[in-house]
Amino acid sequence: MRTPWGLEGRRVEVRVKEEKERAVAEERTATQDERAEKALRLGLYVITAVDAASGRGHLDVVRAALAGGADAVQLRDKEATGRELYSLALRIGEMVRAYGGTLFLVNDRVDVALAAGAHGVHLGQEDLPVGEARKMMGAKAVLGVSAGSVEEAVAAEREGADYLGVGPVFPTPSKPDAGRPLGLEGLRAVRGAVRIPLVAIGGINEDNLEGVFEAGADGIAVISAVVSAPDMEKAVRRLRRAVDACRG
Ligand code: TZP
Ligand code: MG
Repeated sequence: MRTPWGLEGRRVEVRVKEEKERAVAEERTATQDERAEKALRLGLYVITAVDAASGRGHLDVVRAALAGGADAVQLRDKEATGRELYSLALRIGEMVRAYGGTLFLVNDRVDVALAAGAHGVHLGQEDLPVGEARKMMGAKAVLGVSAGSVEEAVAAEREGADYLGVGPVFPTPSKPDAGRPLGLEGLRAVRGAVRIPLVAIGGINEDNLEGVFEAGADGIAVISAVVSAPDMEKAVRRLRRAVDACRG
């Protein structure tokens, strides 16, 4: 744009433009740092499920996860309707905010996560690409992607995932279509191929989690180790202690 003030005006224009660019770049770095920091606090990540045997539901699992000191909770229900997920996500959002400090992610559904104000979403290989989810959810959202191989992990990192859910590491009762377990060697191979935080998943419990951290995981995600425990809050507390002992 031409200004009526000649050369001096042009210099001011350039300075203003540079200043704006610097502010945008600084904001981008700050948001990335904030996201990276959030994603790194994923030592103990509890995923909800309904337990038919005990009659306990998603909100019971979240209550136990918060009381027991989980870093993150994920609402996951492949059977629920969008409306049901939305109602649950609203309640979980309230619980998480009242507690403070725990990250809340929704499995699969960017729309539900956005509508309910969740911190982020966890995407599988069949869900929206992470770049599209980022456009919809913005720079501050925490976006996780499931990876079952080095190739999937590398692609997800390149496309902008904040963390990876890597697995199944061991055989799991919770996901019939989970594919062949990677084992600790597979997990180690993924660790060597990407830099973003890795949350190991699949058949992880108090007895085997040490090996998972030794293989390079930054955290563990669990369903049955909590949902199938007689006392879920106690199970989360025990896992918390064990995770902290591994992470030092
Ligand atoms: N993705 C890979 S394995 C798995 C998911 C959702 C299930 C994990 O459940 P569990 O009971 O902790 O093995
Ligand atoms: Mg999915």
